[in-house]
Amino acid sequence: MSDAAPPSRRAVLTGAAAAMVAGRARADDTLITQVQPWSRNLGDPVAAAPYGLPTPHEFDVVRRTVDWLTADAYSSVSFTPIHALDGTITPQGCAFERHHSGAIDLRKEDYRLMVMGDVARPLVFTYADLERFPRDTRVAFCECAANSGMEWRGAQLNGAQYSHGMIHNMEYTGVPLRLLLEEAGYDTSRRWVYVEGADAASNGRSIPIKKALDDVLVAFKANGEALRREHGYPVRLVVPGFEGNLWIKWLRRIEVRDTPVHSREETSKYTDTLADGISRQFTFAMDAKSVITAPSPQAPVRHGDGPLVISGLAWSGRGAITRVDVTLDGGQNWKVARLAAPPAPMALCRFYLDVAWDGAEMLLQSRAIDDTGYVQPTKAQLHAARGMNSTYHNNGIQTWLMRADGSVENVEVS
Ligand SMILES: Nc1nc2c(c(=O)[nH]1)N[C@H]1C(S)=C(S)[C@@H](COP(=O)(O)O)O[C@H]1N2
Ligand SMILES: [Mo]
Repeated sequence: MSDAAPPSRRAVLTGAAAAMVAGRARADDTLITQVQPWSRNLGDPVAAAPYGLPTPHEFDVVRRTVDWLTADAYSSVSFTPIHALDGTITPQGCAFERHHSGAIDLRKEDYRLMVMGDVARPLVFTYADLERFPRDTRVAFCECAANSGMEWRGAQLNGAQYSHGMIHNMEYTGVPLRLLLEEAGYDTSRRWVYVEGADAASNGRSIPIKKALDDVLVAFKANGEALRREHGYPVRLVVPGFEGNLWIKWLRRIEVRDTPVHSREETSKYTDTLADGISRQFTFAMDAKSVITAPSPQAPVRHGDGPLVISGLAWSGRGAITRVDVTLDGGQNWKVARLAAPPAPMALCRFYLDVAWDGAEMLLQSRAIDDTGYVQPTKAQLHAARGMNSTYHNNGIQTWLMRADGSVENVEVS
């Protein structure tokens, strides 16, 4: 442990010492002393469910909405239950959704993608056409610019699902957008592409062509299977590291241009107000951010003191995570967390810190550092740089207060 600070009174136990406390059996435990029905009888036959669903015992691991946040169920947002997931891949079935005019049902047969504007050959691709281009597979997170927006002025929503759940992370398969632009013979002097979807809102957005030629995917698979309807079936744009609103679902049109198209949302909602009152029109890459997913308000600790696994997620839209620090005392002492796997650029990274909890109150925080050297800011640093009136792109350090009874609350420390 490369921990420069003096050891806090909550010393970190490891390995055998921790296991001794956590695995103690009781002699009267009938689950051990008696043969149970499930060990005596046959289970379900093979393929009883041709496409499996999660066990009903996990009924609680679902998307949730916040009633007061949006006007109706069509122009709305749901949140990923990140407090209950582990690892890094978000199952499509509970990945957050953000729609401006509802999730449409579009068949592959009815799918068309137009590439036009400043190109030598305007082209229209069918789904089958896309399948004939060389394809890539990569993992990427998609974070809505509004994620944590409600937390800008202070602690607001009591759960990691609500405060940080406008994010998902999937393995995407698709055609590099570069190949389609090359096929159409794009004008290499042009600087922008305008992209839009087939839904009524169309969600038209402008993306620098430099990014479009770099790592943007026209994706048709997520986590190995077809995209779900709510994530843009049959085809969506994957724009690694960039804010979620550019990840066009039901992708219909790509226009090569010299200037960006200014939609009302781009020039208002997704614009960041800076401390000096000046607005920054485009914020594309999502800055490094992290959150402890458990313990958290919806994932309290019920097992009492002793071994405790602190677990969370870290990500950066500018590269790979290199380190995550965790503090138990509101930032006085930091420990370097263990990363579950070598972090990939623009993808979620899982971290763990295994501690021996002494049963006293803790102020839990995590802090992400990426390979550009950027360190996730405190809320105070964010306020100093961007004022109090922003809402979008809040990547400040989150604080959870964990009480002696194991309950956890969203708090703000200065
Ligand atoms: N066509 C279309 N694409 C869209 C949207 C939309 O409403 N329509 N919403 C955008 C926003 S704001 C976000 S954050 C992401 C959310 O993707 P998801 O619904 O798969 O989570 O999709 C983006 N792409
Ligand atoms: Mo979004």
